Amino acid sequence: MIKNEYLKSVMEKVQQRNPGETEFFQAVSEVLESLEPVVERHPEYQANGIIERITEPDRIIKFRVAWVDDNNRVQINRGFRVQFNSAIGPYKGGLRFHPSVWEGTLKFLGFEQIFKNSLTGLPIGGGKGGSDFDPKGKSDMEVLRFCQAFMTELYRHIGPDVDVPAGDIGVGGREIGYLYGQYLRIRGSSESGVLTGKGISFGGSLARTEATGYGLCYFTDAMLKANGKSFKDQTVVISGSGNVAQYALVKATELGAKVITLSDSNGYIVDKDGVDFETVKQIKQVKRGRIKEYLETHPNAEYHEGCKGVWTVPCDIALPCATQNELDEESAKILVKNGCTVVSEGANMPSTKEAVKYFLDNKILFGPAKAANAGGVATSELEMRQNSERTSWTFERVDEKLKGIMENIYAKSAAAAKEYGQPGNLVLGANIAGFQKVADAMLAEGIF
Ligand code: NDP
Ligand code: 2IT
Repeated sequence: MIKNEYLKSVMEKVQQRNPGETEFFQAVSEVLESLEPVVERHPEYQANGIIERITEPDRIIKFRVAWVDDNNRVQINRGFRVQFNSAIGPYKGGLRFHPSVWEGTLKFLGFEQIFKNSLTGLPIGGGKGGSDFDPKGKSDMEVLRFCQAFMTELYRHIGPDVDVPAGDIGVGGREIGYLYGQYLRIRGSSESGVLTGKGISFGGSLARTEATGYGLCYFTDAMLKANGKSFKDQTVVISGSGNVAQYALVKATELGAKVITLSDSNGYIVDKDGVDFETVKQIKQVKRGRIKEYLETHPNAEYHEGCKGVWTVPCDIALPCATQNELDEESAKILVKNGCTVVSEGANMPSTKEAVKYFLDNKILFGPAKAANAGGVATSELEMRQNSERTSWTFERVDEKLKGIMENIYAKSAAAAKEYGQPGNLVLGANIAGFQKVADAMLAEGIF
């Protein structure tokens, strides 16, 4: 509940102006609640309308994407790019291709991205885009034609110093390659810094593929260590089986934990011996299959229908890595009852508002998404930097920088939580630390 009158009035305006955008309201209200002590200490933010401005995107681009499927039928989808805030750098954030995508989803994601990108300490603003296109079940050629059609409109709105998209749900290396190819064809100049997550042969960064999952574990490890714990011998439950989940599995295992689950939107697997990454890689990256196929080579593992059940598997640490609001209060209670003491978010806003409250009230070590999953976008910025330098760094160099950035995000968030009287509340700390850099830049840049 927001008590401060100014913040309350901004929240009401956000709700009036953006009817039905519940995920956006959820993201905004969490940030505004955290900012109460900040606006009270800094009246200049209210005087300059910083909160009204930061909750309204700079612009939203919305366009038709027409493409031809394998049966020679014309298909129409909607494309979007939400350019939310560029006070500290070019708009930066992923593209999501999923049938559930609409403006409300991308506004919540773009809003979160402002604070996440600020937390990395790197000069990147916040944006997000995507389409309601569903890549599932589409042929390579259909995905190619869709990506070409999507970029045929998007290209005029982006650029290496303007707006730099990357991947998200449904957008991985294949899609980024097709999108970059079309950008190149239209522009006729090689501007590799216009997209990140590219293939290594055309300007991609080593360790970008691994970065979000690895970064999540580096952040979580920093949080664990500050509390006298570690990943060693811990049982970990991970949801999702995409890019973030897979590399969280790899790094958590490397740090001594046993990861016993992965999931997709149909169901989840439990492998008490520890989920085998090479098998998952073959299923998801090579065959683009479903997680239940894991049982074909691991008959001792179990498969259960329905994705929510993954939270009923007893664990020490839970890493939600699938999608927003996948972990509700009921699941939070089950996790805690079964002994889970650490939750760290790989996906964007995977825990509902009630679940977050339950974790904080029960003193669970909780790593909020905008801090814990910032490793992907941070490494994207390192990719942009390599593109500008016309060089490529070693895997080790990128990985080491990523680790330093994640440790720094933990330290900054923990320090802000302490400074504002709620030590250990990283939701508050991350929101405040992320906000202040952007707000101060907006103040310095004047009102527009
Ligand atoms: P992928 O497309 O690689 O994988 C997504 C995974 O989540 C799949 O297992 C998918 O299952 C599952 N999933 C998607 N939607 C739902 C749903 N509605 N219900 C249940 N499961 C679902 O995406 P990523 O791994 O890249 O992204 C996962 C999360 O991490 C997202 O929240 C994303 O925003 C966030 N993130 C990603 C970053 C990146 O660099 N890629 C960086 C920071 C955050 P299915 O195949 O059945 O759809
Ligand atoms: O949510 C995210 O931070 C991402 N999908 C990554 C964005 C990026 O620009 O690398």
